[in-house]
Amino acid sequence: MERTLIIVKPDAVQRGLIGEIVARFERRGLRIVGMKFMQIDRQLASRHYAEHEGKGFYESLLAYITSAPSVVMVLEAPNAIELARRTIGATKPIDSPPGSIRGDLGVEVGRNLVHGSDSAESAAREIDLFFAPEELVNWSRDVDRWVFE
Ligand code: IDP
Ligand code: MG
Repeated sequence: MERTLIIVKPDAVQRGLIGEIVARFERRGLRIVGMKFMQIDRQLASRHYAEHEGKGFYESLLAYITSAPSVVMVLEAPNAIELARRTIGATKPIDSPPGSIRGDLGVEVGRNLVHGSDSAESAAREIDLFFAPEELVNWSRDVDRWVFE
């Protein structure tokens, strides 16, 4: 079992797409183990996006991610990180195939709707950044045996 951190970003929340985006992960079969509605502050945003500090888009990225509330989730499945990244699409919506979240709903890279961890190390770091251990729920679904082998 693997866990990944997903953020439904401020543009998606403002556009009324929380349900649409959560539903895509839910329908695919990923299990939700944590979820909260929050406005990310600058300090948390700068820790989350530390790898991008110094890049040209860094300041606009922080302004974007802190501009309105987000929904932050931890999802679980075998290969959850790669599954979620493929459901999300490429970083640029124009490079994202139809069927992916960014390919169906997005136009510009700076309004690309959703974040997903890109590696096991990032996932562990990001989950720890956004969730206290007691905020994550260890549970199994009745349907799990029809989704997971
Ligand atoms: P990812 O979200 O697909 O993992 P990253 O390269 O980690 O993409 O970049 C983090 C976020 O920074 C992107 O999702 C996007 O919101 C923003 N971003 C990345 N590259 C650009 C850019 O060239 N211009 C504006 N924003 C960018
Ligand atoms: Mg990234």
